Amino acid sequence: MRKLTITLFIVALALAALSLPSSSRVTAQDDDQPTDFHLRGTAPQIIGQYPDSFNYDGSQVRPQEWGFFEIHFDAEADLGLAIARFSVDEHALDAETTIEDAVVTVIYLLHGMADANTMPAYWEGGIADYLDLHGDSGAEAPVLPTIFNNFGTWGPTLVFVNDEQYSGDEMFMGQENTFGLLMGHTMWSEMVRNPETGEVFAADGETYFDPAKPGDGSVFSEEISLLHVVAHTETRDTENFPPFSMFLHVNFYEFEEIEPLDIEYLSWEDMADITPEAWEELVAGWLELADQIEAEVLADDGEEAEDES
Ligand SMILES: [Cu+2]
Repeated sequence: MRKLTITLFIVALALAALSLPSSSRVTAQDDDQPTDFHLRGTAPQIIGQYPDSFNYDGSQVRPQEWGFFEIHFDAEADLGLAIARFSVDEHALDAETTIEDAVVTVIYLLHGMADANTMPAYWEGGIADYLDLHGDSGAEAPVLPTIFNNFGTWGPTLVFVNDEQYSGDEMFMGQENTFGLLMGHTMWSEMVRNPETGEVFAADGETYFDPAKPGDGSVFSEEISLLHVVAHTETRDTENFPPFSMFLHVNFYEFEEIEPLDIEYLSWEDMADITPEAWEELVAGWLELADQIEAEVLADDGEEAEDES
C-alpha cells in the first residue's frame, strides 16, 4: 500500500509538471485577484456518512433543511474565522455514534500549524488561494478529481453536536489536545458533483470517479460554486473512507458575498499562551456569533417561503 501511494505520488508529480494551464483556469496568482474572502454559503448537503464520506454514486448525499457556512479568510495573513452550522436529520458520525434531529456546528478558528516549517508547501501557510487540489494535482489525497479552488484551508476545528462538543483525539498535531480540536479543511471549488444527484464522475462522464485513478476525473461545471466543510479526527480507522475514526463532509451549494466581520482573528501566537478562561470566552463568542447568523439565515428562509406562497 505504501509503495502504491509513493508510486501514485510520483506519477502525480510528473503529471503536474507536464500539464499546461487550460484556458478557462487561472493557475497563477494575478495581482488584482482578491485574497480576502467574505462569503456565506447555504443549501447544505451532507456527503455520505460512516463508513464512506465521499460516496461517488451520490446515493448517500443528503440535502438538509437549513444551514450556513460563513467564511472570513485573509489568505495573505493566513488569518480568519469560518463557522458552519446545519441541521441533521440522521447521520452516522463514527462507528459508534449516529446523531438524529441534531444541529451541528463547525468552527474553523486557526489556519496552518503552530510551527510553519512543518506544513506542506501547498498549504501556503494555512490559507491557500487559486490552486488545484486533489486528483493528480500532487496536493491532497485523490479523494476527488483534480479541481480548481479559489481557496483551500487547513487547520484546527471545533465540532459541536447540539450544545455538546465532539472532542477529537487525546493528541492533536503532536501535542496534548487540551481543547478537543479536530483537523479541518475547507475549499471553495468548481462544481465537482452533480448538484442534483450527488454523483462524481470519471473523465468519461459516465462511470464513477475512482480514487485509484486520480487523473481520471471530471467536474460537473468549472464554475466556482461549491463550498466544502471537512472535519476529521487523526485516529485511523481502516473500515472508514477516508480512513479516520470520524470524517465529516458537507457541501454548500448556494453562496453570497457578505460584509467583513468587525473582529480580531485568533493567531497561533495568541493560542500559544491562552488561558482556559480566555479560551472559554472565545468559544462562547463564536457560538453566539453562530446563533446570530442562524437567526438571520432562518429569517431569510422565512421571507423566501412567504414570497413563494
Ligand atoms: Cu479538499
